[in-house]
Amino acid sequence: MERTLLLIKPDAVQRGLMGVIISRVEQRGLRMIGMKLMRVSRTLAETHYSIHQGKPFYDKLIGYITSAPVVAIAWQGNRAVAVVRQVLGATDPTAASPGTVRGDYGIDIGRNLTHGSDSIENGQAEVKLWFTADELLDWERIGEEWVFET
Ligand code: IDP
Ligand code: MG
Repeated sequence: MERTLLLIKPDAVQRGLMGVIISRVEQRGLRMIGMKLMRVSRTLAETHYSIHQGKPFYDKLIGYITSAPVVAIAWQGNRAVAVVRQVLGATDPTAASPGTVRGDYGIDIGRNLTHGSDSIENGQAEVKLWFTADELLDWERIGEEWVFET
């Protein structure tokens, strides 16, 4: 089953947007299988964002994600990666559509509130990077047959 990592970044936590962000994904129908409030270590930040190492915004990005608590959430369901990316909207909030988290609540790209895994492979890998096996719960959410056709 497809899995994806959602991060509610420090700006969203500080601005009191945890609940609305979780609600949007929860109401879409994905199953939450893990969630934690945590302070991100420099090591985890650098591993998670290793693909961006060397880019002009890299140092600021590591500073941003480690600056205050984040909420890490693992979601599972058909098309989970695409659904979360769609709920979050484009990376630059001024390019994100209204109705998306970034389009409704963000302005600057360096304060874009959230992270969502960008491929099925990265979804699996990022859930493994951020959660230990015993932090993930195997459970049935009732009514999933009314969200997923199969
Ligand atoms: P994504 O979060 O939509 O997948 P990526 O291109 O993977 O976007 O970039 C990772 C994060 O780096 C973004 O969410 C944003 O916080 C930050 N970022 C990306 N591009 C810029 C930039 O040009 N200036 C400042 N921060 C940036
Ligand atoms: Mg990305």
